[in-house]
Amino acid sequence: MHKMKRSVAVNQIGYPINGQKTAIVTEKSSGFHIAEEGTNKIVYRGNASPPTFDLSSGSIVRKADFSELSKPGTYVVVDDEGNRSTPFVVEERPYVELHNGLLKAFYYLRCGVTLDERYAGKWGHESCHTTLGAVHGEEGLYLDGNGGWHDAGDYGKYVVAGAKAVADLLLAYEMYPKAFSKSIPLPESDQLMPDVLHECKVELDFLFKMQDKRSGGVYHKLTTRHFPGLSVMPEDDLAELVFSPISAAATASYAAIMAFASRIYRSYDPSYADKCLNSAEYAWEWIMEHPEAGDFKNPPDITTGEYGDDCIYDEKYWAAAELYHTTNQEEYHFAFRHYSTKSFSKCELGWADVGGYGTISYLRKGKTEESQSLYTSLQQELIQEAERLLVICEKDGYGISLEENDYIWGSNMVLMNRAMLLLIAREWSPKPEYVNAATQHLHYLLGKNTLYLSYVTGFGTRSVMNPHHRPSVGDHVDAPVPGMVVGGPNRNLNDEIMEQTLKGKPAAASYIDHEDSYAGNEITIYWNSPAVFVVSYFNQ
Ligand code: G3I
Ligand code: 9MR
Ligand code: ZN
Repeated sequence: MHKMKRSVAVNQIGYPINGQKTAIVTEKSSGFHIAEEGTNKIVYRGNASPPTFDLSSGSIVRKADFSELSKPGTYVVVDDEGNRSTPFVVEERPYVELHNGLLKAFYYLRCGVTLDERYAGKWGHESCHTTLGAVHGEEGLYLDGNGGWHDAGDYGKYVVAGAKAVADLLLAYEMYPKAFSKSIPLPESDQLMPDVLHECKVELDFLFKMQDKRSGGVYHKLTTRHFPGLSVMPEDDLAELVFSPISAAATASYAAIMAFASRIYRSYDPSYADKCLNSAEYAWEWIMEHPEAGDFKNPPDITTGEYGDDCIYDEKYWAAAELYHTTNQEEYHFAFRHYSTKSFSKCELGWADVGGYGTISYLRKGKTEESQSLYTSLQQELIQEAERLLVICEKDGYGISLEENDYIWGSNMVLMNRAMLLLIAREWSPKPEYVNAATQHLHYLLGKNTLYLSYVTGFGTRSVMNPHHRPSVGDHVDAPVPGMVVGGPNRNLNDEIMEQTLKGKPAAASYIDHEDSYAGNEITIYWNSPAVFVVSYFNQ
């Protein structure tokens, strides 16, 4: 079979009419044209930028900018050498399906319920993980931990991971509600509440069960003791479930996300909003009573994901911000100011480094007499970070803000988090450059990268086929469960198959589409969630 030479990298889904449209061509091509798919009619001709060496991908690249093309249609980029890109659309809103698919992935990750054919199509399965969980270290105590989302390619349920994922989705909804007007649909879909809030409620309802009713503290995770084999379907994963001990990180993230949820659900369901807030305040009491509580470590008999975190000031800062935002009480403002003096990043949006969420919540609450100076300095910090990212984007061959060192486990989360930050910074400093840069991050995710690959399963002409995701491995369906963002290139090659096959590759090429590659090709809820946020901006 003729193997097509891949020399033109594009966003395989498409480009918004008013957005920045670029492709990447190789060294030899000084020019390019855009042809209408099917008719081959040439609709645009342009010159490629001068060749530059791109450090992260270790290759020489040229940018082909066709932002001026504004006629809707389906096109290909053809470079001077005659190489063609995969087809893509130019449309007002090219990401409607993608947005829907990225959200639907959370439905596929639901635990404790049957995914029936009506909603899950060929990717359905029986209900799973419905037994009670043993509370670690408390002989004879078993609790219900049903529901929520599986974290990732494994079936664990981890509080800090869930909090980040829900935070991104709620923030996307809060900032860009119009993006969510279309129903996915879900079994719960109604004309009353948007689907994204139904989906987040699945996780929030589970999170309630992670709170120890006696103390307010929150169990770090609910998992089996060890990871099941890679082809084990959820319903066949029958080892005992265990609630790992309470941790400060889980408890503070919990307080934060519940206080945030309380605001969002208030207008739909006031009693649910009250429940969220009461539970957040109870978790906060635990935090206040346990200033000494440190980092979570896996107990010796448990080897599932640790989600350790050696700094929990940022989680407390986030919790204080959300509680202050929701209740307007001075006690929380005081705490927020206190934690803001600690040294941690005020802009990060990770599962371990959550300072950005606290900052964003505080800024979105708005300036008051008492908050003026802190408000201003946090606002500046956020804008400075966006400016720092812009400088990196300008140097990068693909126009994104990742430097070589940023291609780590979950680099696609780093990518989407930074696009998110740029879009959020725009709220206080409305520079078009921020949106353009965010756009480039999305183009990269969807195929405008050195591997010519869309990192979202089921989306794009050439997308990931073999994610490290147990149901995708264990079901008898060829295509992976769609709509999932994989971790992406990881120069640290933290798994065996990466180690064996990718030694010496440039950072951005340190990736293999293999089911064993958990350090590059796994999926998680918190890699999907920032992508939902970013695509929401373009889907309004
Ligand atoms: O950030 C540092 C960077 O500063 C440093 O230079 C570099 C060199 O080692 O490492 C970077 O840290 C990496 C970190 O991820 C970044 O978030 C660590 O090496 C890497 O080991 C760590 O990986 C985490 C992985 O668990 C192993 O602990 C991933 O972030 C995290 O997403 C992943 O989470 C797993 C869960 O445990 C289980 N469920 C699936 C999930 C996804 O793979
Ligand atoms: O499948 C596991 C994945 O979800 C985790 O992210 C990863 C790192 O903790 O571990 C995977 O499990 C592997 C285990 O760590 C080592 N033996 C092979 C397992 C994959 O089948
Ligand atoms: Zn399950």
